[in-house]
Amino acid sequence: MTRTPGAEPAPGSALLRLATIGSVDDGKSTLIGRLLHDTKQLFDDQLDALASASRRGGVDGVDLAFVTDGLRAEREQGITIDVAYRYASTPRRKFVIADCPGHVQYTRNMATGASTADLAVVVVDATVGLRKQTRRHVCIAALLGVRHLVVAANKMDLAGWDEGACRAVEQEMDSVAGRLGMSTVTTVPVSALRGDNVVEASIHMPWYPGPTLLDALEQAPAGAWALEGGDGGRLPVQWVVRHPGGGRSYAGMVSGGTFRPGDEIVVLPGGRRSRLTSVETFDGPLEEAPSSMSVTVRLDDDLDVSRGDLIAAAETPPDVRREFEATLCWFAETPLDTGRRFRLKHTTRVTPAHIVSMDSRLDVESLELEPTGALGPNDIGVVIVAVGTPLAVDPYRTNQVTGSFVVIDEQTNATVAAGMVGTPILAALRG
Ligand SMILES: Nc1nc2c(ncn2[C@@H]2O[C@H](COP(=O)(O)OP(=O)(O)OP(=O)(O)O)[C@@H](O)[C@H]2O)c(=O)[nH]1
Ligand SMILES: [Mg+2]
Repeated sequence: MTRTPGAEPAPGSALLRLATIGSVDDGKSTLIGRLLHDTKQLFDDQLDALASASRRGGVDGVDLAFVTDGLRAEREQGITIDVAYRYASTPRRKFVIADCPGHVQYTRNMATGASTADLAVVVVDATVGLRKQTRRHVCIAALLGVRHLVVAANKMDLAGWDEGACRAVEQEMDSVAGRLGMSTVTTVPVSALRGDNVVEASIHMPWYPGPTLLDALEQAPAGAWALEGGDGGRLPVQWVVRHPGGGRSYAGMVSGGTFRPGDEIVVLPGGRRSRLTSVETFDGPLEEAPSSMSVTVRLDDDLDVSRGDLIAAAETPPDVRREFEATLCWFAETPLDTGRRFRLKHTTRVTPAHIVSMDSRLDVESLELEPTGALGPNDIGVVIVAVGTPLAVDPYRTNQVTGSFVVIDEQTNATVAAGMVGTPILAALRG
């Protein structure tokens, strides 16, 4: 989930990670299939396989949704279930594309796909407009830190290529995105099925000056997370490495700030302080390790450090908490029950947990936070979480790694919620 923090690269120059979001059947997979097809990313054998799968599915011609819908159940039901990742490159840019499911039952998978995205492509059936699920997806993307949207007003062929239909989508989306503090929104009228304005400019919509979807994606800013990783060094310990000659080192991925030999650190939640004597990778010692790099460090003192502990910069440590406020996206099929015990996974640590109270719930239609004592399937809400082992947490706004967690059902082992420490976005809505 970690991306390199720091200055935003010049628009158009960097790798762009994008996720398709929006309601079921609005055309996300067809749009990505069209994009890959028209940018010539598909090999002849893939095209042949697509054609025969489409024939088997009773489709006249090629069903472009099959480019990403690879599972048999997906093709049979005509819906996306799991996130499909595809790579594409044009002379101007490289893309990693996460094609997410729109069906409400698979909202959790959508959140997984969107969690690593710089930008979301919101696909909206222009003959219908924004549905509740479209709004829910945009809210979840905003919570996860996606700041840039490209809106595809799709099925313009069915909308009679009507400018008004596109403008209506644009206006609705502008108001939602504005409320959620998302920074860039471009709306492109497209027909994913026919290919209009995806890669090739449409001849059917002379009222639209451009850009095409591909142009918009090539020009979009990358690295949405200015604060991602934060300034303070964070290293969740993944493994303790015991050396034959004695001594130990600690391996993990730098998840914020940078680490250098000589840095003063604190091991949390215990709170013992020490100094780094070395920072290395497989290739040897380093002067400095930036965020996202997997490293092994040694300490000056022989402290008791184990998997799940967090090595943090001593001057800017995170809070160590047994209870904290968090925003939850509740994905289970049954409502959240405060009496229930869960397991909570935060960085490399798993701890027993329960929800102390539910304070408010986001109405995704009105974007109002309403007081509540209940969270139902696919609700987004603000809760107080209590954990068995104290956790070193940062607000999600400042660190995506140490500020996020997942909630696991003890009995079924299913992930029932994605959590963000604090109230990203929602704080703005409260005001
Ligand atoms: N007429 C028309 N039909 C389209 C267009 N785009 C998609 N469709 C059709 O809409 C249906 C759903 O398309 P998908 O691409 O599977 O939709 P999706 O958003 O990926 O659906 P999920 O992944 O299940 O949420 C298919 O029958 C497509 O052929 C379009 O531009 N025009
Ligand atoms: Mg799909």
